[in-house]
Amino acid sequence: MTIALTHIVPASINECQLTHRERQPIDLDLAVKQHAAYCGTLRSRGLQVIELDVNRDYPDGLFIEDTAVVVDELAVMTRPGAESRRGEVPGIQAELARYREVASIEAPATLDGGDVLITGKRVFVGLSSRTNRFGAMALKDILEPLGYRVVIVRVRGVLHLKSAVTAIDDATLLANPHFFDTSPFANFRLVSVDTSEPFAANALPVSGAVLLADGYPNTAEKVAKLGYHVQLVDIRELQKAEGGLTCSSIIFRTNT
Ligand code: CIR
Repeated sequence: MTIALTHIVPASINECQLTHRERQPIDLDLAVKQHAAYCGTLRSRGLQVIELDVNRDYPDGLFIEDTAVVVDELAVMTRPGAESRRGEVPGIQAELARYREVASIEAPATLDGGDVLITGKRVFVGLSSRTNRFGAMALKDILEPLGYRVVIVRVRGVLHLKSAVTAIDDATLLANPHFFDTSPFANFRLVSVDTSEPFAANALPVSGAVLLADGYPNTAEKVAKLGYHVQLVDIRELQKAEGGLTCSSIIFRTNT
């Protein structure tokens, strides 16, 4: 079975961290509706969605992806780059400990899950304003003994590596090459987002479908034309908090 951990939308979401976006009012009711639709879409793809409510005091608590990197063998709890978000980690750790052994990233390392792109045994870690070299090296030290290959990628102009590039299957990336160093990805097929839609690269592949944020029609058409089953999810209110599709869940397999 595949589990998607998600987190309710905190009432304080309007106090979220912002790095590259201007602050715009977020309609809480609409954000809650869009988040519910996101969870519903994951359920409709066969995932068991577990919606946590442990970080409602943290404005960014719904962006649960940033708190952990989960592989089959273990869960690595991060140390988020934004200090205001570090308190989110223990609550998520308690839940993940039910499914995985847990390892942790320690100071001075910082690492956000949004900077970690995994395809098979390859792990790409973006160096961003949130993830530092210590963080990338700490993840490498934890994962390489398990057979993973961890590669550092430079990111510019966006919050996280996965704002710039995601894997829509094991061999194919949806990407905006303007925002990251593409050289570590030479072995992949790279599908570029439409130039008029620079922020369209944050796709979430889920059991046979590629979820894309609604609002990027040219990119969606391009991906669909390649034969992918594209499903659009409207997350406009969450995007005002600089959230994407990947950041609102932690998805992993379990035997139970
Ligand atoms: C933050 O700045 O931390 C949040 N407002 C948005 C986090 C988005 N996370 C992600 O894309 N992985």
